[in-house]
Amino acid sequence: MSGRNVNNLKLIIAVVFVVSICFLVASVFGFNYFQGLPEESYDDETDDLTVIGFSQLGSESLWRSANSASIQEVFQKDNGYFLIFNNARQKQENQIKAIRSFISQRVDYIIFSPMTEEGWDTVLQEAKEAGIPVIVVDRMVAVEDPSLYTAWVGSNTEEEGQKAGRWLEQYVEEQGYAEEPLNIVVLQGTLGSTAELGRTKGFNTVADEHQNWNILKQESGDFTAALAKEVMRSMLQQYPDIDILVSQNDDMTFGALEAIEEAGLTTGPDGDIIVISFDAVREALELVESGKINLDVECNPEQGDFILEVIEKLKHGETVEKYNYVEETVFTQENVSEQLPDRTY
Ligand code: GZL
Ligand code: ZN
Repeated sequence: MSGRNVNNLKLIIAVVFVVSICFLVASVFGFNYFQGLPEESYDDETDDLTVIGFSQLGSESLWRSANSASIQEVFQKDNGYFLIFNNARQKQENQIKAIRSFISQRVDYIIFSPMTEEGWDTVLQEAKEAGIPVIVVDRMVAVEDPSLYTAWVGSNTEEEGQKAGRWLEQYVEEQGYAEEPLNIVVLQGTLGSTAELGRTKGFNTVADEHQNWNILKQESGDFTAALAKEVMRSMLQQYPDIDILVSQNDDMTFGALEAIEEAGLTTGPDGDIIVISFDAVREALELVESGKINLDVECNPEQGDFILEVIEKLKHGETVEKYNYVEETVFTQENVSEQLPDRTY
């Protein structure tokens, strides 16, 4: 065979080789691309990892950010997990889309914090039919069939509401005005969420025992500082004598304190308005210490370790508690200073 022919043959072989490599690579990535699946959920490094799909309801508060961080911290690759995180931006339909995407990606477990309690039966039925265990975290779902989720990890928010009521009872007793008319306004969280339902029910159960406790108004600030400031501003215009503010999370309290200050009023043990808040994030505990907030009822966002424990048990075929409550306490000026240094959120 002439030298030219040999060179042509070599060139043809090289071209065929390069083209087949390109085709092979394109077919692997093309598969994922046409499936509309994120690349990272399918590369071979996840083969021996437990894949978790996590639908977080949003990022509306400091509490929520701490909650997300605590879950992202535990479901790491060096712990044997691959976490697919989705932020639903406060929309239930985004959570339903995310859960359906986790089902189509055949994740091993689904974790989600339901925006509100209603509306989950259908999508949880789909997860059940796909054989994917669902762990509900933070807030509760109101479903006909509780077998639609395997376990729940969170706080007893009705107990948190009662703790606030019981503290107020004892506080006004100590202050010597337990029998006086007490004018109360309430900034509620996202209506229909477990935190709002529980805290409202818990506090009102105690308030109903006191004829002189007048709940002038309860209105949602949707757990955000901005909306709470507007709502508090209108409450201050509507009611000249507010004695107590119950604010169902610290972010709303921050907004309400701005409105109260703009109205020329003061808060806390030496102020015009008693302030009861919920969550106990660091920024709020500093206001308890400085005397702007009277009581902060802790709602512990650090649920990651509890959820990990539940999933580890499920992986090893062990039975798990259906309802797993996190530990939490309350803060006033009496105990906040000694506990602040150890706070992790
Ligand atoms: C409480 C959680 C609430 C927090 C708010 O369990 O659902 O949602 O109290 C957060 O800060 O927005
Ligand atoms: Zn008064």
